Amino acid sequence: MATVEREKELFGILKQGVIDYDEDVVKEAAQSVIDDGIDAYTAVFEGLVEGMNEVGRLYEEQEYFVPEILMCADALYAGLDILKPHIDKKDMGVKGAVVMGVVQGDVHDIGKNIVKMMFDVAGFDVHDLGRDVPLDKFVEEQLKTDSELVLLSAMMTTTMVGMKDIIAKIKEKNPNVKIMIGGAPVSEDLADKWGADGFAKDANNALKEALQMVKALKDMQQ
Ligand code: B12
Repeated sequence: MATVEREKELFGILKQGVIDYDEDVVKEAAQSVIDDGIDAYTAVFEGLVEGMNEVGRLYEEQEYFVPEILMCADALYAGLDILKPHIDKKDMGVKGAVVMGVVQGDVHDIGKNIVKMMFDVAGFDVHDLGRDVPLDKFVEEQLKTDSELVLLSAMMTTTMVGMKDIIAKIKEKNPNVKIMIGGAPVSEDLADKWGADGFAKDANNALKEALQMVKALKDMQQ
């Protein structure tokens, strides 16, 4: 059983490895997390995601530029590849299908992929449309899969406005579908204004909120 100090040490190495875009260090630390029996889920959030958040800050301060960011993302994914298979599937009691993607014009998909991981782990049937997704594709995919939930991600103020159209079109065709939006520029106020059913600031809260929505939907249908 690993000590709290060892956990902290490895989470710190994962975080720093992402910041230093050092894939080898990240892979090695991720493997140690598994070998030492440390919780892989916590390692993702307290290690890899913390590192990427710091990278975001460095980008904003113009210490990092696009090439660095892409290498940091590669390091994050290298760690995720090792950790994800060891995250226990959690039985959350409620299950459902979800369509998700990053809206048209926007290629920022790191956050969406973290959210996706959470829904996979919770046992949802995830239809991931990827990034830069044409707005109508969300509407078509929801109808095709009859999913209870649609999750829209946007990381730019210029692209997030597309969410408003998607929400209106989906609600027109199927008012019962629950739509949740997220991404750094999005807020609770915008979600209300655009008629979304929910908003969450991070992947953990996204899953909690989604579980409540699906439960409410299922209760209503009984
Ligand atoms: C990484 C990054 C990139 C990478 C993207 C790589 C990839 N595959 O994703 C690259 C280098 C390609 C890139 C390009 C650009 N970028 Co950029 N990028 C970032 C950066 C530094 C980090 C984003 C990130 O991955 N964060 C880490 C993840 C884990 O966090 P997250 O995305 O916020 O996701 C979490 C939550 O938001 C939430 N969440 C996310 N989606 C969803 C969905 C739902 C439904 C829910 C509930 C929750 C949720 O949960 C996630 C996990 O907890 C941000 C700065 C920042 N601080 O955010 C700028 C930023 C988003 N980029 C920006 C810009 C301007 C650009 C470019 C236009 C730059 C350029 N001149 O070319 C291009 C745009 C390309 C395009 N058409 O999309 C701006 C946007 C400004 C604005 N006002 O809109 C930012 C804010 C930087 C800045 N301050 O200027 N970028």
